[in-house]
Amino acid sequence: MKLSPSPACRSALALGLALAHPALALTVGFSQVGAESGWRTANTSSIKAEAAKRQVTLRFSDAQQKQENQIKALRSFVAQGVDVIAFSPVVETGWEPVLREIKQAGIPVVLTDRAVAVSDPGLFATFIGSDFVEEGRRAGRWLAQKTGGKAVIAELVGTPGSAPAIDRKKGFEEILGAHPEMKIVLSQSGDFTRAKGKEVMEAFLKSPQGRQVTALFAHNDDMALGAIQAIEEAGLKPGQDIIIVSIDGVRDAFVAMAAGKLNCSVECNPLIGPQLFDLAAAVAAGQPVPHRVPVAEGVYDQSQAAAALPNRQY
Ligand code: GYE
Repeated sequence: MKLSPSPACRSALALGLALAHPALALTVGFSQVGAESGWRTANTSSIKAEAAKRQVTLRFSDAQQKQENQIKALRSFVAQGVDVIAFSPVVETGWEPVLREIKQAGIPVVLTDRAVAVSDPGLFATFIGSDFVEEGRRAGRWLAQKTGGKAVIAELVGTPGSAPAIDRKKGFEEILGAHPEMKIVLSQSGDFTRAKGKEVMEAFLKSPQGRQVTALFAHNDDMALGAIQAIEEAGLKPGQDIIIVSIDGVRDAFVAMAAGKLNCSVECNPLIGPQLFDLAAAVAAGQPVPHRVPVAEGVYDQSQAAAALPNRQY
């Protein structure tokens, strides 16, 4: 951390306010992917609420799912001289030049949620996020059990090139490798949004293979929720005619499970604000941190949905 007080700290001192720990006042620049899903909205709220609670000055920027917007935001955080830069990279590749610029400026980087593919792991201090490959495996295992290892599967893929889309597919296919009668016959990106999930599912259902489909694997709940609408509009029963498994565990997914329309949601916890700012404070103070910090999560099906619903925070 720099020795001079951050802007928030300076203005507080100028106002004559006594800060409990002025030396800990931090300015963090955070570049968010966008607002594409219920997961993302919950993630943003967790980060903003935690920053406010800790009196961290948060420079928040929404990239609207575009890497170029994220790179611009990161450069502007460097220009502003923030203490720590955190971001959730929309896609895995293309970050090396800007990460090198940040490193040269001496600003530590905390990656949240999505990983980057870089040749030098020293380009970021730490990464806090879920194990997306394991989430894909969990979805695959659940579906194998539910269907007795027999399924004609449609897949709604997340944003192309993003860590969760790449890794969830990988984990799911790994499980299919051990189940020769489970096959993906249709696979297309729905960009992690409800609208696209619906649109792609509508097209699937109109195709000859789509009429054979017995199961749907959606890389996130929002796309599954959009697909549920398409399935209903096609006169079919989601959750019965087509078994649906998705990932995130957002509140609306629990509502759909409780209504029998979604069969399973693998949890991906977005409430990482507290862990993020613990890490930001540690790296700003030059303390050692693990290079990879996992997020804890579970798997829920219809039998647990109604009981879990009142306690869902996102
Ligand atoms: O699953 C999806 C969101 O990166 C884990 O991004 C996140 C994913 C999440 O759009 O809903």
